[in-house]
Amino acid sequence: MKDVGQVRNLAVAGHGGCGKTSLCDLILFKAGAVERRGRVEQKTSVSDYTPDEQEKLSSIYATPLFCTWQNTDLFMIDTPGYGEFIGEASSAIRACDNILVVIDAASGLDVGSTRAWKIAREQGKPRFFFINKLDGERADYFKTLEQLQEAYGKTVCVPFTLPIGNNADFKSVHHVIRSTEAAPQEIEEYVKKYKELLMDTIAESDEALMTRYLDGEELSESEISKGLHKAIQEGSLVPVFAGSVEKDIGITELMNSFVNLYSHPLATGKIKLNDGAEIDGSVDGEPLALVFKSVVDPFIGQMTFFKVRNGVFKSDSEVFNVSTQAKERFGTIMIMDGKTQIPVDKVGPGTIAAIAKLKNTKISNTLSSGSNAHLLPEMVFPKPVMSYAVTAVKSGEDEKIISGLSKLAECDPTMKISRHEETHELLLSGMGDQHLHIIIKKLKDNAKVDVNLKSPKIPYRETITSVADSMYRHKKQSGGHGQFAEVHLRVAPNEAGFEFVNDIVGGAIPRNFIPAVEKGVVEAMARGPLAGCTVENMKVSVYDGKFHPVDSSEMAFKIASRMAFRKAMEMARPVLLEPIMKVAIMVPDDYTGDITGDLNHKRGRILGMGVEEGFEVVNAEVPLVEMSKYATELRSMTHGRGQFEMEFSRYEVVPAAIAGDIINKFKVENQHLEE
Ligand SMILES: Nc1nc2c(ncn2[C@@H]2O[C@H](COP(=O)(O)OP(=O)(O)OP(=O)(O)O)[C@@H](O)[C@H]2O)c(=O)[nH]1
Ligand SMILES: [Mg+2]
Repeated sequence: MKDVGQVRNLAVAGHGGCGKTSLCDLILFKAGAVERRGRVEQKTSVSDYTPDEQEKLSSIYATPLFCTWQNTDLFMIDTPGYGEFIGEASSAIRACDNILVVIDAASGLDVGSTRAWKIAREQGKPRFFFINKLDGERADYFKTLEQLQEAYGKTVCVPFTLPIGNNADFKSVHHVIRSTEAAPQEIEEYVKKYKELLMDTIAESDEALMTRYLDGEELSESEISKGLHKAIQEGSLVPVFAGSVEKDIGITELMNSFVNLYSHPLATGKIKLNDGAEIDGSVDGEPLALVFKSVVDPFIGQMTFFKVRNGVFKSDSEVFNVSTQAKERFGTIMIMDGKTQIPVDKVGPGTIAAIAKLKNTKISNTLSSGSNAHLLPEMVFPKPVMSYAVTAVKSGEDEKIISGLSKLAECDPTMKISRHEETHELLLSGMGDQHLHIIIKKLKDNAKVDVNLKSPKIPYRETITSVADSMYRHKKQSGGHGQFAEVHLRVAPNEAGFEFVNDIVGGAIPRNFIPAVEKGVVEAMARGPLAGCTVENMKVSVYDGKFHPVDSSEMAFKIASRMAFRKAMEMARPVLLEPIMKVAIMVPDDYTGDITGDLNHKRGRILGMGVEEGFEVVNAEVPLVEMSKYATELRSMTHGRGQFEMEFSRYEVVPAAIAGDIINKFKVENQHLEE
């Protein structure tokens, strides 16, 4: 275990395909952690080692990696850039102390990098940008830099390395403060400008430095680094690096900067807790670790990944899960480099490690040594935006599906399984089509069960728009005991939900039968007359009726009430209601026209547009039925450059023409019930 000053960790984040995994593979190779450079396309990547990732030639999971550079332990987590795997990326960003946002110099600032930036900024994590693929044909360093500066601030995003040569002629990078050679003419002006800006930042960090700087003295390497730490830590300075992973240009400079410019894990001296308070951080202090990933390995079983925040954890020791208040036992702690496990005796602050076979520990839990230890901030995850209704191919396998999916959900906070109260379907929800199909594949592999997927039924509801009265007499005379009950009901629209009122005066219906009348209404409301949906928002009062001293019974009143309700509802101008979703769509501005046009077709209402972090955000309300495939549609409309969030807003009346189709379809499907 290295001294905490010689430990750094970072999450490598950004848009899909910008070169994150290739960068990590190159770093591991340059640092000597692997003998051969791994390559995504050749399926030899250390990070993209799972069969699913190798098939896709892109990352699906956040993968912890490890190497040593300049006598410093470097823990990296390579994250997937593809939007549907945001759960993996966001927990890695939350776990790491520093974030490296990689940008493809051809496409510039994109949704993936923006999203990574946003999570990192909200978490107050120091950020770096790496503008990659500068060897590419369409690469444009200065345009990309301009976009970054426009979105996040001209004096915030400051180049530390600038490219010499472009595209196929991209040869090397010039380090703004460290290069000893003169800058080529093409970038001379930039080097001068940014060097001044950085030296000012350094001077401002410390009065003694300021005096020496103003006296024209040269500052040492360590003074320069120290002078920049504070600004980087606070996020008022975001170093921008240039390079090409393909050609291994600018990568050494980037790796050096991890050591020189990222602070060590206890640099701020404070550890933030879940309740907003802070404690002093130290290597000798209370051990605290955050669980950021958990997988079920078919061979090893449960594997839990954690980031040590404070103190030291030892192999073969008792550990306490503060979040669940459960005792756990640590076997051998392992530092992970892709699938390679490096067993260690102990791990200190900043270390990213894994442990097998914990029993009661999930993502976002805090591990420590005792029950009254502090709790680290819990992670929040984006809400699912797409669902499938799941049924078993073979009958009788429902339980197997539910338990298999529940196990998977424990390792993936962006998937949810639920039984819909109104449609009774088993719903699997997640971040998009690919995410859900990977879950189903895992279910098949782990639980050996096949499922059918279809779009979920829309939980339409029914209500009324006017007042109506009705009466029903239930009377049966069939030898012996007969059945008799008469119920008069009044129904009225009611914003506040369902309300049942007993307006009987003079005992027209004896008091003991009133609960049966209410029950009849409630039962009828479970299946409305239009399309068999739940009925809501109405006031029902029973105001008259008749009974028979011998033939009346609870059953008779329930039946009469149910029938009276149906008649009343049909007369009260019933309407169909549909769920309306609140949607926020984030796209590069050249797609805004397509997006709003499409929303108009979807009966969407645009609530407003704004710019967030350099992107156009379209806020709208759209019926759920129109959004069931939106994750896929948005991807194809924007070539993977858009993202969206969605949550339930309210129910609204379905326009008559559309309602007519839904009602007719329901009638056809349920004909057999009526015959
Ligand atoms: N020309 C060029 N290609 C590069 C460079 N860096 C990466 N690539 C290629 O870009 C493609 C995507 O690279 P990856 O490393 O898989 O990208 P990623 O960011 O990990 O992608 P996701 O895992 O899907 O988020 C691969 O074919 C790489 O070989 C570069 O500097 N120049
Ligand atoms: Mg990748």
